[in-house]
Amino acid sequence: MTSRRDFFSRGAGILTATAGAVGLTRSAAAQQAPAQAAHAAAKGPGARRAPQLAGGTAPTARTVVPPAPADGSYRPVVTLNASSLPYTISAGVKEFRLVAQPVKREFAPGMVVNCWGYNAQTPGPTIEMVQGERVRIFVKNELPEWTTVHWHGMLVPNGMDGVGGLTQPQIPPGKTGVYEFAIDEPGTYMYHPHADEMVQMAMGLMGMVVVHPKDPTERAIDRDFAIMLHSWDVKPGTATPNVAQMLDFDMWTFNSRVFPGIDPLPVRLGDRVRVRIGNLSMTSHPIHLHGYHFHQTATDGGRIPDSAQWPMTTVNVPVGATVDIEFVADRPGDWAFHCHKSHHAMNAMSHDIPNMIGVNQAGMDKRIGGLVPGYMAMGSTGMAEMAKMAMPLPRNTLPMMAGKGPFGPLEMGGMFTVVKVREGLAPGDYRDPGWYRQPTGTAMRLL
Ligand SMILES: [Cu+2]
Repeated sequence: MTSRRDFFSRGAGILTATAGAVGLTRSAAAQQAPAQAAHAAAKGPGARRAPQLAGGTAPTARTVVPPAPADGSYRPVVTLNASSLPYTISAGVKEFRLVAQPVKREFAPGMVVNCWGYNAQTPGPTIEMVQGERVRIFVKNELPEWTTVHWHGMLVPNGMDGVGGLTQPQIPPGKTGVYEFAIDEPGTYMYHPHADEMVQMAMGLMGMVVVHPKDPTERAIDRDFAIMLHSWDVKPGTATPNVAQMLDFDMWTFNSRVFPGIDPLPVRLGDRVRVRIGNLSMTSHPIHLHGYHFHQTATDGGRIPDSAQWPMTTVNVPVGATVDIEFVADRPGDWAFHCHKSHHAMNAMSHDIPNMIGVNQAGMDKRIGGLVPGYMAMGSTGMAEMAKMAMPLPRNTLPMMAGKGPFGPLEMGGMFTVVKVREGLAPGDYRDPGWYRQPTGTAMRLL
């Protein structure tokens, strides 16, 4: 039997208001939240958004600028909407404590996801160490199943490589595993489980490792950012990632946040800037920066010699790799920084829907409205109108595109943020400087 929901999702295209939003994706509401869908339909267009599904409060996802080390041995990396892992020193060894555990992560205000992560975050805190120094990393397992940590790209002894069953027994729930090594090559690396990997990575267990050069003047940089790319399948109206998903993801994140929940990258005019990008999602991401020609200066295999670099505006970040890019911020402005796969700069409601462009939907509002009060046919002229209006959505679900700029709706979601280059920012000041004021006579004019 064809349900009313099925009828809408198959027949009516880009439905939006009330039940439309729920029937919008063929799989989402139909498979996962039938009760909600019916509920939303019954409540009509004025229905207020229901409370978040995930419940509880997620720890703040603020960007925490790590304190500089007392010995001035390196300039800390700023991990957007996350932090670096604190350490202690024990008999000359730098000790870190990671706790693998379930965490609630707010992707953006209005959506909290039931994830797994480290130390109450996904991605886990960035681990910063210095070339050649001995580190000891305690990994406490508070997950409901065993785990390990693999040090991706790092040249560790075989017994420290973290591959469950191959180089070590898995760490059972409640137990702690200890890794210890020294890394000789500075660079950008990652950490993630090599135990029930498909599930544990789909739930968000991953983080970045930065090994700073022993000589702080080597590769000196003014602003150094870290961003981990990830993909998720969190169907509209739900709160737990579908770990069985292989291709059809619907949420695309920088540090497990989506625009407009991702902090900007504030940069002082003239700063030398590095952005370290890691990718443990299931597809590659062509990351594009407006306003600059940058160089890719490193992979997780090490530094690229100057003679082998070339200017770029988009760098493809492959799966299971890191990419460092560098540029001198000599052009003030608000410069978009985003994945160039356009679906990756959108949120869940935009994927997998019938194409209604050019379809005459006149009369449909009235006829379907008889069944679903407040129904509104949309999409005949494109989807921009969706960014202009606030529509009721399934609970714990973000609009497909959101954000407001100085000139109106920004029409973005997912993997999108802004590099804000400003004169006179104090060193170490990472506060959002607001929107750029374009000099008179330098902006587009509407005729
Ligand atoms: Cu992408």
